Amino acid sequence: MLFGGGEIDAELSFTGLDAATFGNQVDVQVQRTQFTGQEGFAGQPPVILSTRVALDGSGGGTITVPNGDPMDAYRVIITPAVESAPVVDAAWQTRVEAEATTLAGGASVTSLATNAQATSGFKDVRGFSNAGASATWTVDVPRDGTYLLGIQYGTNDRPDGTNMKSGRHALFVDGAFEDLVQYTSTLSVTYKGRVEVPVTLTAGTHALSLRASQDGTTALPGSNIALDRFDLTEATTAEKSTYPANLARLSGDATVSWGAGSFGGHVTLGADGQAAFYLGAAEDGYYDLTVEYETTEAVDLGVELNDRELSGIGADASGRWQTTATVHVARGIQELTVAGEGVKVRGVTLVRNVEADARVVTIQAEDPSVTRSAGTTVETPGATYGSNVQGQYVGWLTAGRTLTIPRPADTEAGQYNFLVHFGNASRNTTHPYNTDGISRRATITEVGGDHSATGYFRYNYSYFNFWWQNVPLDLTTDDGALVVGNPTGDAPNIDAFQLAPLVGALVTERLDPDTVKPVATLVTPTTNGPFRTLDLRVEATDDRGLQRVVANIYKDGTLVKSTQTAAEGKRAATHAATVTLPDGAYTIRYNASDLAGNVAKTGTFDVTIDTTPPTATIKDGASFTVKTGETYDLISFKLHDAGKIDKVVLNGKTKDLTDNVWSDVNFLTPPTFGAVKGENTLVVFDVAGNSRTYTFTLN
Ligand SMILES: [Ca+2]
Ligand SMILES: [Ca+2]
Ligand SMILES: [Ca+2]
Ligand SMILES: [Ca+2]
Repeated sequence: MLFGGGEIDAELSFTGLDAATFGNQVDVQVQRTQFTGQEGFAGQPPVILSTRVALDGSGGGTITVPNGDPMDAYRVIITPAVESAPVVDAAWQTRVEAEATTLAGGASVTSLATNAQATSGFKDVRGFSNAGASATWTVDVPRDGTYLLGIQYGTNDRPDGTNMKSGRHALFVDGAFEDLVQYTSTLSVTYKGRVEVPVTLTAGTHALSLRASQDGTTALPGSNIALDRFDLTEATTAEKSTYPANLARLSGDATVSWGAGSFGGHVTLGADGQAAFYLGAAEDGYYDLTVEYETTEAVDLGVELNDRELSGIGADASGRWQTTATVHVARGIQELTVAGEGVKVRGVTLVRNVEADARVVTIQAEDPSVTRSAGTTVETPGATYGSNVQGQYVGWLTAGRTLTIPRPADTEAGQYNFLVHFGNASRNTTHPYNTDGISRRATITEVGGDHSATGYFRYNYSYFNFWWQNVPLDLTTDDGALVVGNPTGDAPNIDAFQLAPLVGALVTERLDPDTVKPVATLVTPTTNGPFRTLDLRVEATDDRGLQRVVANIYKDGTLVKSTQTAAEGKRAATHAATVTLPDGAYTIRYNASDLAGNVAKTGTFDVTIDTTPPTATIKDGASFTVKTGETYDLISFKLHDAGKIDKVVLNGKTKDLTDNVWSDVNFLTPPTFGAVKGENTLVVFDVAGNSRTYTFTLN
């Protein structure tokens, strides 16, 4: 239900809600939007009231809507009760009529007929051509933070008969100058616009004051503004709005579920199903657009923002997901459509991302890098207009004349928004009650590109009053210059351009928790040793993403060495390490953890380290060894290694031995086992690969 505001609280009664659809209780939420002047913008109406109502026997109930301003409007939404009732999300706000503030220095109240163009309270405050004029009021704010001072106003003077002045005021806080307020032109003093100024305030009481002059003696250019109403709204956190799918505009095969649970309340889309969301953005710039959805298999969602495809939104498996695309939008309402067969869509969130605005490239029309056709002019508005021009602007961009903008760095082919800061005061006649404005046109082409875009630039009351207008632009070359002009008529005056990639970043994340442990496998070693050094290799896998793979080494239950490898979220990872340890028996304990902190079942494996070479001693007894002087007729060795003897190599010839702690090489005399007359070299190896070398001479 939609209804307009009034002066007193409104009782809203309803009846006949079918129990088969609604059950025996309903959630009722009341959203309120406020009048922002004819030129202002209001985003998603905040929820000011959320209540659960038990239905009476006829499927009815009653709520009371708080209602104090005839210029507000309300939307009441009644749904089956959901798991968690809609939350009241209206920011703290205080409103003051300008005519209720303390006026000084020639500022005075003007009363308007109730059938005059909309002015809040049918009164505004004028007289700001006087340098001393001021409107001062007190606010009591609940918290330290940033507040947006919304000023509803009208501009007043059209000195040349064509161009409405813009204008400036000085904002003072607690008697100290805070900021200049830059207004843009409106149609007339009773046709209101709105400007919002951020103000940082501490909790408590403050005096806000709008003044015609900053220095108290000289009126600011265009200060003759009519002030209508002041709204101070808390804005410490980034602008954010949330759009549940079950309140979206649905078409095709789409089924609404109210349901229970954290994902209760969603829309299931069929093959041709689509959910359309209408998103409010208060500023030109980047926003994080998050889509929450559930899939039963890998799927790419079909998502379009203002009829432009946003590719890459989707999941590679079943589960609950959110994809956040950082997108550039122009101030106003955006249409977002979401499709995907079998996908459950929970909703969409839009959050301002000011940091991402670093991606926006601004080019002044008067910049020397811009090539201008002969006949175009670079001009400065007269100071008295209080224009919001950035430096200078370009005029006389008549039929066939162009501005050619060199392609900014790092703007390769892709989807862009191209914004034009334009001024246009073309009118058909100056009719008393019709605007009779004429929109101007400009075509944007890309040198070497294969298509163009046309922007339409409305009448905005002055050739010196600049507003941003977006022209969606797909660029097909990486460096083609941009050419702006109207082939057949007048383009608007142009102050500046902005070029912004449509999509700045795109991230898909899981929403459902990861409860599946990784699996870790010991690939090396495959035997218990003994080893001279320990070569470890552990392989791990996880269904979503690994944090790290770990192998720890214990001796007698005590940790002696910890080794690990960070896995950086990969689904498969290997940890390899070479560890040096003193001789002894050890246990490897190995596992892996995933990004959610799940830990694999820990495996164990026992190993022995042996770094001590074997020994060989010459056997006594004539049957084994016969020594003549320093040389031998016959020689035998007793071999020993705690980690077992593996083999001997005599003069390069290997003799394998049974792996034992004690072993023998007996009766060496040429040519037994490769023994030779003269010097012989015997190398004794243990199982771990340690060796010791002996030399002896045979006769
Ligand atoms: Ca007013
Ligand atoms: Ca400029
Ligand atoms: Ca896992
Ligand atoms: Ca050894």
